[in-house]
Parts: sequence; structure tokens; C-alpha cells
Amino acid sequence: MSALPRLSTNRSAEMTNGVVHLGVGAFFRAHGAVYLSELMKRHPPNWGVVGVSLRRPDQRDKLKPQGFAYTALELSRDDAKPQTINVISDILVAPENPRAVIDAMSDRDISLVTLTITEKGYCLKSAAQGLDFEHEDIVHDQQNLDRPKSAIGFLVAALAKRKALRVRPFTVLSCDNLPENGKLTRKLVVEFAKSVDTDLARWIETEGKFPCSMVDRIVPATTDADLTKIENLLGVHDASPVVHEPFCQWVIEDDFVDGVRPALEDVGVQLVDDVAPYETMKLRCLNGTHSALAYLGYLAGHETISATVSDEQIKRFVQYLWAAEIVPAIAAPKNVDLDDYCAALMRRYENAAIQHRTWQIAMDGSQKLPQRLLATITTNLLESRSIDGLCLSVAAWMIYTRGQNLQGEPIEVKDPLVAHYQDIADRDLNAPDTVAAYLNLREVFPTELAANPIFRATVLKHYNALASYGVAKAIDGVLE
Ligand code: CS2
Repeated sequence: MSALPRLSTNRSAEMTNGVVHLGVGAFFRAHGAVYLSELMKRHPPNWGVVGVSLRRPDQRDKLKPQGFAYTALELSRDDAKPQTINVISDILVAPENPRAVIDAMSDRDISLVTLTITEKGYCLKSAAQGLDFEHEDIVHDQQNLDRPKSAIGFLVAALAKRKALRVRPFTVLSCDNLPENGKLTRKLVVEFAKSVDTDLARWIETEGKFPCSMVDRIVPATTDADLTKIENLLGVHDASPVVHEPFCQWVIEDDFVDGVRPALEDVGVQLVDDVAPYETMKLRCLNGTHSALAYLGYLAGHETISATVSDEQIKRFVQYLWAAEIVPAIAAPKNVDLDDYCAALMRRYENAAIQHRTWQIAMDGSQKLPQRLLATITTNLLESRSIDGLCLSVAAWMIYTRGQNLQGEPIEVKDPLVAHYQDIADRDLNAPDTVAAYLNLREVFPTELAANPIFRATVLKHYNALASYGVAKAIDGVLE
């Protein structure tokens, strides 16, 4: 226990809540909450946040004794800038009291519900197939809508309560790295609502708003070393700070229920008519290469992204991926030069003050690959462009999720499909059969792509190269 005084809140007594946020992990606390905190300094403080932890009490337990204030520490190569964030007024732990969450969401002062629940929090069967009605939380919520477990269940339960109380719906703002995240969330909420109450589904369809958004800031998991850094900088103990890079971007489709929203444009948020070009750029240029770096970097023995790109050959590989396989496949948003965007991304990756573990990004690959890598592969196949570097990245994911690195040491694989990967490994198949078994995972690979002979052969070629010769030689095979 630290001998230093605890960080405490100096929140304005006038602050009222306007937002409920589901998923109070490090990303939201270093991104959306930072924008809202900035906003509250200039406007009447009526966009305070009630946070909801859908699973564990840890965040609430750490933050409650400090009045839900915490430090956001911006780290660049030669500077560390702490800022106290004071916009969260409470954190509700859903499993302890799901009704309290529904009540908070149906409060008429709340006009916005934001979400950072990660890809798997949406309980998707696959992007094309929609909601997974066999998911245990969805099955549970259909039968117990008064005490849901899933985010989708909470959204529907709270919207139902608002409808019954004749309160306007809140706007649902998804802030997760999924394509057309707003449209997708609308689709899942309406599908679920239809399965419990068709009138409600119709009301949500006609009255509800689900703007799409693109969010961007690199936020590694907080470590004990970060806690110490903050103690040294501020002379206080903060039980749950967040660390982040200087870069920050939030692009939101300007489509809110009755036009009611925080004036986020005053604090640098871009409110636009169409988020799609921003989102495609970010998912494919940033998240696509992030996943490639995570698997290849981990297999090459690198612990962090900055260490991975300090390997000159891997750096050249990422630059090749952008130039030859990713950028030519996408349309730039207005006034954005994609080459400049990618060059800036490389500088962000090189920021060694941010210790972003390859293992952290490698997590939940089954939920990430489709929008980050496979979508670009599909475009390139249609447009007869190279898919070599992207397929090497997919092959690296296959090797990684077998659960052993190239030296035969165990890897702790975190992914909803981990049992399937284990099953494939246990069958002790040869390389072509292993690749075929992976390509049969319909949760990840769309049928048409999985059947494409060029794609199959290219993944197998790189799988063999990686398994036989390691990362450096496999990359050589793409770059030469
Ligand atoms: C990362 C993202 O963990 C991951 O999968 O690719 O969290 C990434 O850091 C953010 O999307 C950056 O905005």
C-alpha cells in the first residue's frame, strides 16, 4: 500500500449526468472521457457519465475511494503530461444489480449511451450472420430481460422501459473497432427486440438513432510501473490511472435523437455525414497492421509494438503492406493523404514510451481479423492486387493461436474461439489440413473467401514458410 495521499475528485458540484457508458475499461477512460472532461470545462457540466462495468467490480472498487477521478497520463518520447479526469460520477457493476443499470439508462436526463465493449461484446455470430442467438448471454437475456447480462440485452431492456415511461429513446453510440459500428448495433438491437416484443422493435427502428463512429487512440494496459510513474510525478496514489499516446481522434456521424448531443465539435471531435471512409482507413491501415505486427512481432520474440517496428525488416514489411496492399484498396476521406496518414502511424508505433504489448493486441483475433485483414484481402482479390503480406499476417495468426511459438514454448491464447484452436492443434494435422481446418471457421472466414483457391494457396505457402523458416525468412519471401 502506498504511503502517499490518495487522488481525490474536485468535480464541480453542479455536474449532472447525461451519458451512460457501458464498458469502463482503459480505452474509454483515455478517449471518450477525456473529450467529455474537456467539454465540461467550457460548457454547463451536464454531460457527466454513469459508468457501467458489465462483468467485474475491479474498476468500481479502485475508483470509488477516489470519487471516480483518475489520471490520464499522456506519454510521448520525451514528455509525460498528467491530467485529472473528473467526469465519471459513479460506476455500476451490472451483475451485482442489473436493475440499477436499467434504471440509470432510463433516467430522462440521459440522452446518450456510449459503448466500448470490445468486438466480442456484441455477441455476433459473424458480421454477415448477425446476432448469435445461441450465445449464452443472449439466451439468458431473452428469458430474463429484467436482469440482462449482455450489452444488447441492457440496451433493449432500457429502451423498453423508456418506451413504457413515454420517454424519448437515448442515442446509442458504439465506439468499438467494428465496421459501420452504429448500423451494426442498430441491427443487433432490433433483431433482439423483435425476438421479445415486435412493437418495441418497431419503435426502436423508427425513433432510435445509432450513429456510426471512428475512435482512435493507442492505450496500452496500465502497469504497476505506470502507477509508480504517477506517484513520482504527482505525489499522490492513483489506484487506476490510464496511459495513452498524444494522438487522439473521434469522428462521429451527426445523427442523434432529436438532435440532442454534447457540443463535441468544440473539443476537436469531427461530426460528419458519413464516417465510412474514416473508419475503413483506420480499421485497415491502423488496426490491420497492428494485428499483423502483433502476431509476427510476438512470433519474432518482440514484446511490444515499438520493439517490433524497431526491427528494420518488420518495419519495411509494414510499409510494404500499406503501400502495396492496403492503401490502394481504400478511398481516402476528404482532405486526408493516406501516405501521410500511414507515415504518421509509423511514428506512433515507434513511440517507445508506450509499452503496447503484442500479446495484448493478439487477443481476440477471431473477432478482429475479418474487418482488419480479410476485408482488404477480398478487395484485392477482386481487383487483382497482391495479397501476400496480408496472407502472411493471417498465417501468423494461425501459428500463434495453435498455442505454441516457433520454439515450441506455450502461448497464452485469449480468444472466444480458443477451444476450436485447441481442437485443431489436438488433431495433430499436417500443414494443408491445419490451414483448411482454420479456413473452415465460419465465425472468421466468409464462405466465398475461404473457398477462393488463390487465397487458400497463398495462406498455405506463408504458413509453411513461417513454420519451417521463421518470421524473418517468411517476410523475405514477401519483400523480395
Ligand atoms: C489495437 C487497438 O488492441 C488492439 O487490437 O489494435 O486497440 C488500437 O490500439 C486502437 O484501435 C487504436 O485506436
